[in-house]
Parts: sequence; C-alpha cells; structure tokens
Amino acid sequence: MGKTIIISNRLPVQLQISNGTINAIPSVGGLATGMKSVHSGGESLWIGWSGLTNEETPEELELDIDKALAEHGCAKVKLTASEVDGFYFGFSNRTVWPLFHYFMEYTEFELDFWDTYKAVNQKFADAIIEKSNEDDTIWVHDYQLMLVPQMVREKRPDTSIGFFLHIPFPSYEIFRTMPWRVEVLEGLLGSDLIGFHTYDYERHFLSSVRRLLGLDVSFNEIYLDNRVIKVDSFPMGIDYKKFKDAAIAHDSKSIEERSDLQERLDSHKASAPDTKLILSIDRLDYSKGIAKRINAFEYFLNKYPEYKEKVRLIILAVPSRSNVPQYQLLKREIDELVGRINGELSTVNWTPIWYFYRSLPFNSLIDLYTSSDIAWLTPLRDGMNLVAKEYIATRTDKTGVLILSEMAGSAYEMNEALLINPNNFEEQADTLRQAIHMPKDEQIARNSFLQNRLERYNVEVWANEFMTALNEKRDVGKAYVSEKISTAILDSMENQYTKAKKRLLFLDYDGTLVGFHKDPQKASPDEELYALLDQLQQQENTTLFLISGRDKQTFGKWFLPKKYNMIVEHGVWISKNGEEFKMLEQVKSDWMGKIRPVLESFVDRTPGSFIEEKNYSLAWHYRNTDPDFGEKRATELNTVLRSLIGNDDISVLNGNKVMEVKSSNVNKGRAAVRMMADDDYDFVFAIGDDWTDEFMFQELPDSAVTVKVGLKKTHAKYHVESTKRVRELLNRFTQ
Ligand code: GDG
Repeated sequence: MGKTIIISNRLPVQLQISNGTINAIPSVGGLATGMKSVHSGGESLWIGWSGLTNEETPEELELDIDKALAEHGCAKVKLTASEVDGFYFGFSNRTVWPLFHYFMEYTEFELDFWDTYKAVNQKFADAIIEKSNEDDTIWVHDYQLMLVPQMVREKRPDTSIGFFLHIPFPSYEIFRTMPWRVEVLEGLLGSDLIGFHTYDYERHFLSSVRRLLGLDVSFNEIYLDNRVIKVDSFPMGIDYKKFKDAAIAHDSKSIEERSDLQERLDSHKASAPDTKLILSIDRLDYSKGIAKRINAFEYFLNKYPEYKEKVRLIILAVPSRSNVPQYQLLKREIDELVGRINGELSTVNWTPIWYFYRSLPFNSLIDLYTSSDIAWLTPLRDGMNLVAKEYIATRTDKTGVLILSEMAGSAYEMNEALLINPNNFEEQADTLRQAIHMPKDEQIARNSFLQNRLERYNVEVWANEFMTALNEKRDVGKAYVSEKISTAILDSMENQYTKAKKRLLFLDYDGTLVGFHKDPQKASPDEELYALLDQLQQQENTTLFLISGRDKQTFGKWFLPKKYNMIVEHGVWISKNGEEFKMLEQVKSDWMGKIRPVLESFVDRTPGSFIEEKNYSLAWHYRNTDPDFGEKRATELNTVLRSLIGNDDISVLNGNKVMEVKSSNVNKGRAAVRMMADDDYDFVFAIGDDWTDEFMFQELPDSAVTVKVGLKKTHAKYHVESTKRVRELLNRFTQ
C-alpha cells in the first residue's frame, strides 16, 4: 500500500516571512481545521499552495520554505500573483462559489478566469504526478481543483483517486448555466469516488451527469467507458475531542487565567444575570446570511420589545476574500447595518450588537462558544457548517440552544437543533423567543443526542470512511463485473476459434455491432460492418447469426440480400441463407390491442418517447426523453404493465432505454439454444449489450464464450468496453 496524498488549494499551514525567517501559521477554514487530525498520523503528503505568490517568495528562501513545509508533511505548488488572481479570486470565487451557492446574480463567466483555472489545475496535477507513485491513494479537495482528477487520470490510469466537494453541488437548473459545465463534470469524473456532504448534493450531481453527459447512472454509480465511478455522501464531522477538551480546560481556569475577552463576557453576565448572549460566527461571506441575520435581529427586537436590554448579539465575522468586490460591498453593508441598529437602539446600559471583524485565536473561539446561551447560524446556503457542530461540542453541561438554517448541510444531521428558514423573519423572531425560554432539561435532552452523534461521527471517522470507500472501490472495481478481455484472453480466444471444427456465432446488433442512434431506423449498417460480417460468413465451418429484437422488415431490408442468418423479434422469426423469414416460435398477438393504448398514453405524457410496433411485440422507446423523467415513467409503466398482464403468456423486457412487451415463450436464449441443437458445435460465441442478451448468456452452456458490451452486471464471462472494441474482437476471428 502506498502513501496517501491530500491535495487542496491551501496547505494546512500558512507561511509568513519576516526578517529572513519563516513562520508557519495554521490556516483558518473548515477544511484546514477538519483534515488536520487526518494528516498528522500515518504516511501522507499534503500538496497545495503555500499562500505566498512567487513574487512574495525570495529565491534564496525557497529551500528553507520547502524544508519548513516538509516538516509539516507538505509540499508546495508555486503560483504567480496573476495565477492566484485568475484561479482563486477569479474562477473559484467569482464563478464557482457564487454559482454553487445559488447566487447567480454574483456569478461572473469570464473566459480569462476559466483559462487560468485550467492552467493552475494542471499545475496541481503535475505536482501530484511528480510526487506520487501508482500505488498511492490520492484525495483531491474542493471546488478550486475540480479538473485535477481527470488530469491525473490521464497520466495515471490505475491510481485510486477520490474527490470531495466541501460546498453544495447545485441543482442541474443552476449548474447548466455554466459555459464550461461539461469540462467541469469530465474533470470530476476522473475520480473513482466522488464525495459530497449530503445526499441532495449527490443527487444534483448525478442528475447533471445524466443530463449533460448522457451517461448511464445506476443508483449511485456512473458508467464511463471502462470505469465505474462511485458517488456517495459523507457528512463531514469535527475534531470533537479537541473542542470538548478545550471547553473542559476553559471551565477549570482560575479567574487570573481568563482572557480579556472572557473577562468582558463575564462582566456582561455579572451586570445583567438574566440577559442572554446570542452568538454567530462565520467567515464574512454573502452565503452565510450575516446581513439578513442582523435585519432579522432588528425585526425580533421590534416584534418583541420586551427583550430589549435582555439579549445581546455577538457577531464574529472573519475576514475572507477581501480582494473580491462583492465581499468589500458586503463588509460595508454589515458595518452600516450594525452602526445604524446600535445607534438607534442602544441605551446607556446596553448595546444590542457586539461586532468583531477579525480572526480570533482558537481559545477566544472557545470563550465565545462556552459563554453563549444561544448559537444563531443562518447561512442562506452552506455546504455543511462546522461552527454549528463546534458550538454543541463545547457545551460541557449540555445546555445551550442551537438555531440553525435549513440551508446548511449540517441541518440534515442536526434535527434536534431549532431549524429555521433564514428568509423567514417571523419564524426566526419566534424561534429566538423559544430559544430564550427553552427549559434546561429540554436543552440537555436535545444536546445529548447531538453530542452523541458528533462524538461518534467525528472528522476522523469521516476521513476514514471516505478512504475505506475509496479503497473498497479499488477492489470492488476489479471484481465488479465479468472479466475484461485482455490481450492474453483475446489471444486464447482466437486460438480456440482457429482450432475449432464447427463454430456458431450469435451477434446482437444495436449497442453491439453499431452504436445507438436517436432514431433506430437511422442506425443502419455501415460498409465496414458489412465487410466484417461478409468475412465471418464466408469462413468455412462457421455459422453466423445476427440475433436481435428488431422487426423482420428492417433486418430484411438491411441483411437479406447479404444472406446472413438472422433471428429477429427476440426469437419469433428466423431466416437462413437469404430465405424468407419463417416463424421459429408460435406466438400470440391478441394481447396487443389491450396493451397498445396503455403505451400510447405513456407516449402522450412523456415527450420524446415513441412506440415501435413489431409483428409480435410492442416496444416503448425513451432514449430521447429527459433522462430522469424517462426513468421515472419507465418505472411507472413497468408497474402498470405488470398489473395488467398478470400471469398471462406475455412478459415485459427492460432493455437499454426501451421497454418491450412480448410473448413470454420467446427470448434470445431459447432461440440460441435451439440453433445449437442443429449441429455439433465446438465453439459457441455470443455477444450483446443489454438485458435481452442476458437470456443467451444464461441459457447457453458453460463452454460457450459469452461477452457483454459495457460494464453492467452480467451473466457473461467477459466484457468489452465499446462497439469499437467489438469490431476489433470480431476482426481477430477473420485473421
Ligand atoms: C467550507 C464550507 C463546510 C472561524 N472563525 C475562526 C475560526 N473559524 C473556524 C471555525 C470552523 C471553520 O473556521 C469554519 O468552517 P465552516 O464549516 O463553518 O465554514 P467555511 O469556512 O465556509 O467552510 C462549509 C466546510 O468547508 C467544511 O467542509 O462546512 O460549508 O463553506 O472550524 O471554527 N477559527 C479560529 N479563529 C476564528 O476567528 N481559530
């Protein structure tokens, strides 16, 4: 097992140079805080930007910097000031951040930003490729590096790559507005495992993959060429013990040991013992809803004036991305709001809002968490929100009330908190009142649940679960489906073929010999395919069958003149040596009148779908519908049909974007087995791509060589990735 390589935009340490010496300072932010405990143990390397641009890094200190970073298990990616501008302040924070947080009005689509983002992602990928081995496990973090997985995959096809997105993945309707949406998805799909905080983000991502790339998605797995990509949710936890221990240590401090901030908080409490402290801590970011929260606080004081002088709101806003204009505007807006409200409402003894615009040391954070009766966190959108979890972890006596926005990922796991809609002032005013009056035993009951969960699912468990899933993916990926046809297998197959005295070949058509087409009538054979089939057909001791669900008219037109043997409509009709089609099975068709109107009503209600009418079956095609909607309708139709047909002699086949109703006593497997009985074949070969071909794979004897096209679960022995590979394989038989 190799080492673990973590990659994120910023390293978990920040470098500062003063008087020729280097200081390493821990970074502020969810990711840096959360991953620290993971990175400190075991063999791992963290690659990221140090926080200093090339221009700010004196050349003579390069080696010292590398050394200082190496001591923390880190290695740096070098970036120029203009790269940081375009990549970080530009595309990451003026395009992706606002868009993924549903702030379309702040989203800027700038080609320059995108170009720099691509170039810088390539730099990160190059650093990984340089510093990693094939057996290392790579974990890429967050929205700044969404192209990295694919860039690494190109050079390291067999390495295990995981990606975790710390911010929301927006709904398809939002995501699709991005001009580079396809490139971003393709970048992410270089991963083996893609993790999100919540199931909703996962669902939105899968929907975009289906709609924009048209890829097959089954539950939480995406099928892409010869790979299966797993998508899952892993709600990030905190270093629970660190916060709990810090709070215990804080409680046991003597009066002399207390910080200035704590003294101020204590004197406030002493002067007005029945007042409540309400706390909010966030990076100063529009997604956190700080301005709205202040407005809601004013609304609350106007609605319930009896709480004037009885509550105080402490706002800690940590400076963030101050180079981005939107953040400068927001800072001004908040300054003005706090100034106006404090000006209007303050009394001699009371200022309603204490506002800090700064980053505080960890211990001050603990002072604030432990001294506040209520934590009020109202992000308009937040991937997770760790502050909510940290507040709960520091409540050693289990008292305290958490009011949390429904729009934060953490709300999904923190049901015992008071959940609010940050846009609903009425609800928030009432909830604040409820929090102020919540009995102690109710607080303790709610927080006990919350603490138990946070203690169990801490950040270490989170990281381990992600890594375990990534490693499992590596193993399962190998054993997931039938064996991939390697060069060695191909050689031995060809050998078997050449040596055989009598060969029988069953070749499915759509999705096997040719790719899919929006209009099935247009998926006609090309010259190359005719040439290939001719060659196979002309070989001695070889019986070739095209075996398909297609109707006899279409296949008759395409292949009768060529005299290929054909079995069509899943085994109803057979044609040999260019003779007219004959019935292979006696089948009924009187049920069709009953089923046709049902399918027609589904066509009416599902734009893009249509009915293909064959002699003895009816097929409802939904390849050209909206993918999610189409699947939903297919499930519905399946239920309707099954209830209609009961135990009749007809059955429903779920093909590749098609549902076919046909007589139960025909299928490709039955037809193929009948053909086998005609002679003493010593090489039987069947190849196909969908459900209907599984009948062949199941019913043919074990000695048959069966091949599935694509990666879905199958009864076939082998698989190949694409129709292109099918043709290459068949070409080997013509050598
Ligand atoms: C992103 C996503 C997701 C805050 N102020 C100070 C300080 N902090 C620490 C907190 C907490 C962290 O910063 C903030 O984490 P959040 O999760 O609340 O928010 P983001 O920074 O926006 O993080 C977010 C997260 O990634 C993880 O995936 O939850 O949704 O937006 O740990 O304690 N720490 C110190 N001084 C401060 O003044 N020392």
